[in-house]
Amino acid sequence: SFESSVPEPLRNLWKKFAATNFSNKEQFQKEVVHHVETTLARSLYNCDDLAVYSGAALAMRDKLIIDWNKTQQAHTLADQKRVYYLSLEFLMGRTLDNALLNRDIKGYAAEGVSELGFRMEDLIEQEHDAALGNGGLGRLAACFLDSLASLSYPAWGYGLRYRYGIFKQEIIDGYQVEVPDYWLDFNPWEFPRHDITVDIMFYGYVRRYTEEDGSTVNIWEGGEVVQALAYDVPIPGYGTSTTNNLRLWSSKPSTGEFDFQKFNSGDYESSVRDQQRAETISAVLYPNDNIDVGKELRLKQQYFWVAASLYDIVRRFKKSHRAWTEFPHQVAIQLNDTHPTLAIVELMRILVDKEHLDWDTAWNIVTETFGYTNHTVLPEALEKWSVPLFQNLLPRHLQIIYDINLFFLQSVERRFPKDRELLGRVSIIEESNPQVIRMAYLAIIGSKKVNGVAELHSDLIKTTIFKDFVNIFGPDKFTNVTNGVTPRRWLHQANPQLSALIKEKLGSYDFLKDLSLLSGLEKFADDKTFQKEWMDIKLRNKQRLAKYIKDTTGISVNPSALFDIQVKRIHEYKRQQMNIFGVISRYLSLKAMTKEERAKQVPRVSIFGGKAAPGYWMAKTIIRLITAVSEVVNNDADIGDLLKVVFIEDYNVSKAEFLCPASDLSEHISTAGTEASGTSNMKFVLNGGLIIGTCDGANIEITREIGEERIFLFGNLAEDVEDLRHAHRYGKTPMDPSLKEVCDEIQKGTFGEPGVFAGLIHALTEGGDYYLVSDDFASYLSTHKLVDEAFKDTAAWAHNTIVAVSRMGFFTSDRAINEYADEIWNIDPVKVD
Ligand code: F58
Repeated sequence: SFESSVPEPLRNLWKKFAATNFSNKEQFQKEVVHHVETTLARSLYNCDDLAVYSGAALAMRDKLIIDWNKTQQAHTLADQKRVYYLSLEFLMGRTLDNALLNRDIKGYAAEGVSELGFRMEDLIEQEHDAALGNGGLGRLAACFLDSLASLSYPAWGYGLRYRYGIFKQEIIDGYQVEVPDYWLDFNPWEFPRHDITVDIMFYGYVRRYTEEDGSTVNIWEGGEVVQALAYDVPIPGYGTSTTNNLRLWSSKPSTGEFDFQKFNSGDYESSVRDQQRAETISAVLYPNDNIDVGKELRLKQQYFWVAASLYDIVRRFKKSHRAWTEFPHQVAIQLNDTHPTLAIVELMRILVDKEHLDWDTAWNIVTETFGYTNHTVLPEALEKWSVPLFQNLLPRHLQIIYDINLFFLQSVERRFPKDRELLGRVSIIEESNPQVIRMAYLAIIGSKKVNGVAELHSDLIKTTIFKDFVNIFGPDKFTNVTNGVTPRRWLHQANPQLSALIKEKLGSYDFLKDLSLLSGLEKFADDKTFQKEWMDIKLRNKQRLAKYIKDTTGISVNPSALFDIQVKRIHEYKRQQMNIFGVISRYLSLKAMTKEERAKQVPRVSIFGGKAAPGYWMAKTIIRLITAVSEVVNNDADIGDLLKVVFIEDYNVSKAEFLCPASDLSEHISTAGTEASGTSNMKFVLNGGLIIGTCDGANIEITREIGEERIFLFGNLAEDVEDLRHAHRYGKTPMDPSLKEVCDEIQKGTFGEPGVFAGLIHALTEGGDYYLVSDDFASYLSTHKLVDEAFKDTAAWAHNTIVAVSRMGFFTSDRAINEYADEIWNIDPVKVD
């Protein structure tokens, strides 16, 4: 073992001085003060929230890194198969609160800082979100890391250390303005590994020659070289000392590349340019959600990250001196969408060009190693790379892709000799002008398993976009793993009062490790005292949100009104436009009512939040309509508290943490068949809110679990969408009359200059209403009426939310991770200590 590689006396001396860490309040305080005074060079007399937050974070980091070391040693010793989760996005949010709770030391830590004269809530607020992701896909990766560590799986995440995460959103004069998110000025949660670097090559050419034995060898040489430097982020599990690693790569000039010659000879500017070109690779996260734009820098990011990660994975494997054929028994690699698909090609290049394995052996290893998760069926989101662009950047990889494609098409032709069109349909290369590489097809062909992220979505990929591949590979290659969310962050951390109440009823916090235990709540669903406590917590969470809204927007909202929340990326398919049209329709009906009628209405607060991709003009127009409607409605004396409209600026993970507990109703209203899963639907229900939603993504499974009497479903089904679109294209479907009224009102100028919103109206009319807003609008409005009625019966509402929570056990990311581990990765947990 590696222990015996060090002589015993040395080992003992080391152990005598080995790092220890705090395990009670006084020791914690000592560490905090120590860091404030030494690491931060501050003092008792020069100390604020930020300094104490920093001290506490550094103390916590020391604690985590000790467990991290133990974990890595245990994993090395166990020598079991590991999983590597490759994701271009990890939307982690804040760490301090989560780490304190996962290590179960928040109690004494909060007391400790309070004695030092500070409040833990204020310190937590000092932390900058780690926002290295766009939306659901990135947050899913973060929930998965939490579950992998909590379940003690030997797992690593690999990603990019963007200098700028997702932009900050400001709303100026009602419009979204993007501000860069520079988050690294103080980040205590990462460890630079100056000893772990990989040189990554781009461009150049392929030299081909024949060996004496007649075999051909391809060598890729001559291109630009950039260095990847590793930064490690510890990921603490809940209720275990397992602390896994998230390794993020940062780009810098390679030591060979930075031209000291130029620098010294006075060509300072060009040497700085070289440096900046290298650093640009990991500089920014692309801010697009569900759209592929095909920029060279994005491909550079992908290859840089994939090549560095694979080098690292292969290096770790080679230490064990196993035969290459053992590789898939030691390594599983999961591709979070197609962004890391180059890993399939890069591993082929390593095995064939560098390790000189024959093609078939290498291909067998590769196709036993990878799994591919698909997150979308939207055609505009499927990644495609132009062949000329790709060839220039990665010439050898293009050759390998051509070979993979050739062998694949040959095997298809052998099996389906009559079907000539099939070859064109499934070819990795699309014969467009220019030719493009279909990354999803490459990912399918190179993986052992392909999965969708909710049942409907997994069925849809099998029957639509990947239908031919089901025919070719058989149905078993395609599977479903329904998404989940971590109850540690999304219940315990976001809603500590609800978590504590549940603990009181169930007798322990075991439900945080086994969420199915929530079922024990159901028997209290009709208990009046319990209902009261339950609804009081909801009210307090709504009051906290009301205060936040008042402080940040100046809008006063009534905490006992029905809080109706839609927060997620702004996208036409998610249909925030339908929500705001519904709000306008409600406003018009309220206006038309007598005083007496108005008095009978349920007061509502409609809350929106979410970022639009900077280049997505229609999404930005939707934001502008929401803010325009809020300006009118909130200042209309006839309406008062009956309707308020709020746009929450800069929606992110830490805002989601206080929004989810404060909803009565949340909206998950995508056109059926477009939202692969959705995960905020799970978070809202888990926090005691109900859903209005379409039969889409995980809404369907949520309905199955909690019962259809506890969810407000509406709208057309996925199976009818194609026909409806067809009807719009050829028939001229008349617009729904209520929607027509709304459009007329917008065009009258009630919400400001109507020209601003012309694009939105055009999309519904001449544009063919691709997202079927008109088709679903009547059913959407009538379902909102049902919500109003249901909300009046507080006891029934309380009952339904309690029952719903008690049946949400399925939606923990622990369940999802166990399914991946058993069905796709074949890995087992490793006990640490
Ligand atoms: C999301 N995809 C799905 N993509 O839209 C959502 O239904 C699902 O719940 C979630 O994944 C997790 O499975 C998503 O967030 C992106 O943001 C990509 C970022 C990179 C460019 C392409 C879109």
